[in-house]
Amino acid sequence: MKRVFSGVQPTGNIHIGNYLGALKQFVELQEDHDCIYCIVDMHSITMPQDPKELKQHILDVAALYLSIGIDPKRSIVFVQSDVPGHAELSWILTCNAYTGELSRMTQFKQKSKDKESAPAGLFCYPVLMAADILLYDTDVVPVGNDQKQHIELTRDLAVRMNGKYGNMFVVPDGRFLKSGARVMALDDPTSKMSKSAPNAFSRISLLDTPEKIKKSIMKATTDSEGEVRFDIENKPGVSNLLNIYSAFSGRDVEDIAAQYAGSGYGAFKKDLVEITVDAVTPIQQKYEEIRQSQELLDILKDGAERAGAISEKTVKRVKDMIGFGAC
Ligand code: AQP
Repeated sequence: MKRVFSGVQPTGNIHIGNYLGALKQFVELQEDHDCIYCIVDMHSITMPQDPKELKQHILDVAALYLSIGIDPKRSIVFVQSDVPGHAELSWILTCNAYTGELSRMTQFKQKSKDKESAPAGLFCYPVLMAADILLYDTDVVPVGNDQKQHIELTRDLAVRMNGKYGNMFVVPDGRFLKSGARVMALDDPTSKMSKSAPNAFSRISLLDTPEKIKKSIMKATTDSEGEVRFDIENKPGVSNLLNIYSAFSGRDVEDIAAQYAGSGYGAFKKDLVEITVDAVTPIQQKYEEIRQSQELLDILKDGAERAGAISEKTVKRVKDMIGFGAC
């Protein structure tokens, strides 16, 4: 079976962008892949985090993983900082990455744009992501479109290391969905939906109440034309809502647009509220059962042991190949 690896940062409540772009794939891939899903807390400290909140968010993300259908018997679920191999491999890769290529990463440019000086961790974040992936001899990485550039860098680093030292790493492929791969902010359809955006109505979190979902969608930026039509360039707001509708319903955007021809945005938005609430309600019900359970902690401990065993072998192989250590 092919190996899958992916992760989510515990930087806040998971939103429908994370879900439709990445997490939905995590569940589907379990059927015929060997899956490893991580809560990437080491990535989260590239931006300031409150320690108490971080701990809670780690458990929130873990509980949401299980609530959406990740089965810890089939897949490994663990917290990144519980497995030391991520930091070890990250340093080795950092020494083989170039500042030129890292400074071209658009996420770094965006997150550091108003800062005179940004944390070095923010700059090196894509290398840590490469280490996460390469540590498990990963074949497939299910992610949203915003991670395309980071997957390319991971592939480049794997090829570079293989060229330098021999057959060190599996070269992974990204896996991107057609609809849902890039969900945009509801208040500004030119930026991606994000956990850490200051306006809570810019996103729909998987744990939002039906009232909050309704308010977020009804307030969502559209345009004054009144025609439900998919046209990203001229109608980014409506196109984003169509994309979300399509990802939740499995229906084609053109087919959805045809259904609302001539009826304005009201009925379209109202139905989207219903579809979204129906999708998140069962997740929320499961989440309530899981979040406070001891079982959650046991699953993460077991996951860290299983991930640790795999990663130790890779770290040993890499260290041997580059000539580290005395014995
Ligand atoms: N808007 C999005 N649409 C589709 N997919 C998305 N992803 C993130 N945003 C969208 C995908 O979700 C997975 C987990 O993302 P992450 O937690 O690692 O961090 P991120 O990409 O930086 O996501 P956020 O929500 O915007 O977090 P913050 O605000 O903390 O930066 C990834 O597969 C990502 O592609």
